[in-house]
Amino acid sequence: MATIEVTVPDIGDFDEVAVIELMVKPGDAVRAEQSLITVESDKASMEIPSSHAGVVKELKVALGDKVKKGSLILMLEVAGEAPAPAVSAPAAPAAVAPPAAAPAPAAAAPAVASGPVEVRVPDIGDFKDVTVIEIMVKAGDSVRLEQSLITVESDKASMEIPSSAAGVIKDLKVKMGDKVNIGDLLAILEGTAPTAAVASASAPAAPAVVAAAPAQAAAVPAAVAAPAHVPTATPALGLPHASPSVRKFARQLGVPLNEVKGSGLKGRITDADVQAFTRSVMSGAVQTLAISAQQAAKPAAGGGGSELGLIPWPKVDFTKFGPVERKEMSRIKKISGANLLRNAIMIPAVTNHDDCDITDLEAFRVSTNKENEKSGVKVTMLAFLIKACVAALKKYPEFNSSLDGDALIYKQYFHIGFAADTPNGLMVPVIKDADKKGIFQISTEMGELAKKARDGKLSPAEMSGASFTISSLGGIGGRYFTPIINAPEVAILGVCRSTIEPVWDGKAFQPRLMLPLSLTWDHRVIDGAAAARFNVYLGQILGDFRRVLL
Ligand code: CAO
Repeated sequence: MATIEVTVPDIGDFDEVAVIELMVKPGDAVRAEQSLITVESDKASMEIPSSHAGVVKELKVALGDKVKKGSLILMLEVAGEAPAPAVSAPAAPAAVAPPAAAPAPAAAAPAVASGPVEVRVPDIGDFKDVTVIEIMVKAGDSVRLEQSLITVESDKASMEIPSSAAGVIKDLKVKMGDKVNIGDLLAILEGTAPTAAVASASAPAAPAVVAAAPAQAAAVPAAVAAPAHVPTATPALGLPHASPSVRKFARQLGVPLNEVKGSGLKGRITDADVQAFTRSVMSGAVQTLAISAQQAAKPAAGGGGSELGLIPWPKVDFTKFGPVERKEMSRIKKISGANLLRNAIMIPAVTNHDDCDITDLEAFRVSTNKENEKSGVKVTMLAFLIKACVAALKKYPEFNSSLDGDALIYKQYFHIGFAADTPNGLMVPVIKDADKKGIFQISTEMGELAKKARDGKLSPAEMSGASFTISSLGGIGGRYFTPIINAPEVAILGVCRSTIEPVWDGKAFQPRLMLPLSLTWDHRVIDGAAAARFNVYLGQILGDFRRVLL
């Protein structure tokens, strides 16, 4: 056993960077290359790795300490007598990417652009395919020389990429989630920014930050000095304060960092904060809609999709306009809200509206209920709609399918979900194998499931497995609406209240009971013509159920 000193490697011209996170403690076993601390300048945060494997004996830095190349981080007990050489390349300046090596004429770019100027990703060392995690500007913005444009992140560092010129952004060439590399075009600037806006016109537009390390020495972050830069706002405007590893950890758990309260230095979010947040969500103590927003931004089963570069939700102090009361939404509302948001955003949905003549069906329903008054089972229009939908789904099977990458899964079962209004919010119980059940059985099950939904007693099994959903507002009113598809289903039928309408029979207007139908469908799977055919066929069946036999 020997004890060695682990020091800060060459982190470029960064001098006196603050320790913002301690990732190990005495007694911890660490691997070579394992991150020990996170340091942060005003432009970048980077994790400092261990040069050896061993057990931490003593920490020599505390939160808030300023460190630079050579500063002692900790004492490490390593196996063997003499300390082994660093596993990866020594923390030598050789690991530092040469400054201003970007293929773009960064250094040559004029301080104030006079014509269109391309701003490209500068030399960010050996980092490849780093992800754009924040876009700080938009087309039309005036930017100063060195002003941060975007933040990119690898698994070891996040860094802001500055503008190599001043000017007005004409065209932004990246979006959230894009992977970028050295030389990639970020933006095109037009040189119309007032010179006064250039705080540091003489400073060369070298890359402000490069966290670099050769592949083998990936744990040796290095930074190329920023030129005399204009002061920027807090690191990463609006970006929660957290190290790359914490960000990665949060992403893996689907935790929205902007909702996590940081307990670290200056409110920095630590691993423990993310864990505590996750525990509170799991226990139901905390609910988060941001999680749903994040989920919404993830690719749906059937298509691509990346994070949404949306502007922030407006924050309004409503008390300025009058008295208000704040009430937490129910758990069900939050959960269904998350699903609705994802489905509304991810599905290219179209709604077809149609009317169908249910005069005879309604007469049949009323007489059936009269005949069966004593049975206690009331047949509603929704039960007929479920049966009619099963017939239409059989005729047009793509409506009973789900997207799986580039393939469609055609379900050979007919489980029909129906939206139920409950005091706590919308729930969707499912009538399983509706094709094998009669109207009475469906009506009975629907009554039981709707009651369970209202009482908050539905089991997960009773709410899962639907292949198609019906949302009926017929008992309430309204004319048409645009229901949101319940993914991974590909269509949903909305039904409103039937009304007596004058219908032309070729000779005269006849009073007919017309039912408004609104069919929303996923255009990736279904074409407009197929949707129209589905609605027409559905209407024909509801007009005359004998057609099911044909
Ligand atoms: N046209 C005219 N009348 C209708 C009708 C229609 N399309 N659908 C139902 N009705 C009538 C029924 O016949 C019943 O009348 P009577 O009491 O005179 O017999 C009355 O409206 C109430 O029906 P109901 O709503 O109790 O029964 P249902 O089978 O139609 O619906 C259920 C059951 C659980 C779906 C319903 O109670 C419900 O929760 N609906 C709301 C669904 C919802 O919220 N959808 C929106 C989702 S998107 O946010």
